[in-house]
Amino acid sequence: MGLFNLFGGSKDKNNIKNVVKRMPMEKGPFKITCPYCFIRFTTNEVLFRASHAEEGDPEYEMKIDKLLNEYREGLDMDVLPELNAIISPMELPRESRFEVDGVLLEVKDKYDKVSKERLCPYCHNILPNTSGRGPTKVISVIGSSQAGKSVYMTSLLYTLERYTAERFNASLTAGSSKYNEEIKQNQRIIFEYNKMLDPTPKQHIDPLIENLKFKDDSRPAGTFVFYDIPGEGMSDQVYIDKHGAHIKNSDGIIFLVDPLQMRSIRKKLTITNKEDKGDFTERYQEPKDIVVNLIENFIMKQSGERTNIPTAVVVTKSDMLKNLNDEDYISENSNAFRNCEHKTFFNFNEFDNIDGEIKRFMSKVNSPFKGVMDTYFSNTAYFAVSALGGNPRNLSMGDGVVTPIRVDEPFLWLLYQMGYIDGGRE
Ligand SMILES: Nc1nc2c(ncn2[C@@H]2O[C@H](COP(=O)(O)OP(=O)(O)OP(=O)(O)O)[C@@H](O)[C@H]2O)c(=O)[nH]1
Ligand SMILES: [Mg+2]
Ligand SMILES: [Zn+2]
Repeated sequence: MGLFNLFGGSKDKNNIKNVVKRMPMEKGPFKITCPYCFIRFTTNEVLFRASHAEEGDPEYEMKIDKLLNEYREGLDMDVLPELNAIISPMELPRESRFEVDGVLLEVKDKYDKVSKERLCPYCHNILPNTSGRGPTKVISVIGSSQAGKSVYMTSLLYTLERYTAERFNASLTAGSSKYNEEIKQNQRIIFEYNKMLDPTPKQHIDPLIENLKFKDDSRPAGTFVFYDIPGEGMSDQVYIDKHGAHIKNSDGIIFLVDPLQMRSIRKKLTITNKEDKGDFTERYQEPKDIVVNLIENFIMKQSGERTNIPTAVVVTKSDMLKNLNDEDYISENSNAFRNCEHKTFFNFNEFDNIDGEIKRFMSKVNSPFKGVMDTYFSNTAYFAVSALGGNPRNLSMGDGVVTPIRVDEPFLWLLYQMGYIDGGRE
């Protein structure tokens, strides 16, 4: 049973060991959401890319994939040369189609060869290997340039794969070997060499795909599609229109806010951090401007001109806030500076503390931003993370240990919102 709501509205919360509330989960068979064009379709509508080419056979010779190239051209990507043919599984006899749990995964063609590469019927991009075996959830990571999006994504996936998944009796693995390489490369840069990533280029960025699987087989696995786009594009209406289609199709948003880019505290931080310089981006990009762009791009088109996509507002680089030394803004003993491990369920006690504290912080340092968030987003929660645990300058000089703080918490909140994990109190 997916739905637990045992002690939901109880008055005497403190006496209860564990309030568990998990939203009912969609039941299979699951429709596939294409992570590229976002069209939804059933699992037996997929197409296959033939695993071989046969010269002289018009059906199986290499061809230009017009649909795929149209998709790519629309996003200013290079067009591809001839590719292996496309197989429509429904034209093959029944015994040549292989299904697992009602999901079509492989076909055997007239040459008796097996093809496993499933394609979206609408754009011909390759589907993640778990599509259809559980729900697909699109997570957009947004924020100004240099807010820490790419470093956060790298640190988040590193932490989830190595530590958090285990605490929730689950495992997280890369959706395909290509993405796996990309993620690994970034993880090596940060966690082994203690170097930083280059700014994400202002072009079309492919998503990172991750599979979440619980040890308990009765829980559906999830395919998570993470989009990390360049901050430079976030304030460019043309870029957002073209490359930001995932944002309005998101199941969850992680909105990263860089404290160093907030005018009210920037000066203070610059002075206190003068010694170790670290990262002080010269470019201001107010988080509020990003919201204004999102409003024009899609929120206006939603009912009531508000979006109910769960949105985690996350203050990044929390390690830098320690140097504020200003109790008015954030206490020295703030929860933000202490790591927190949610285990088996999303801990509401911890959540209430950090959410309350960061809400107050945001109201003080950037009330216009907090104001637009309250107006246009109906389901938000506030967090603070340090993807690195310290200033990169110090990291590479010091003992080089990256110690992420609270990085998984915003994602766990999203998992809770989507019904993947339980929430409770201690
Ligand atoms: N002190 C501190 N600095 C951080 C942290 N995370 C990121 N930074 C700094 O922020 C810089 C930018 O991080 P990125 O993740 O590349 O920023 P981004 O948001 O992806 O930037 P664009 O791709 O240009 O949009 C890094 O080079 C680091 O110097 C952190 O946890 N603590
Ligand atoms: Mg980036
Ligand atoms: Zn598609």
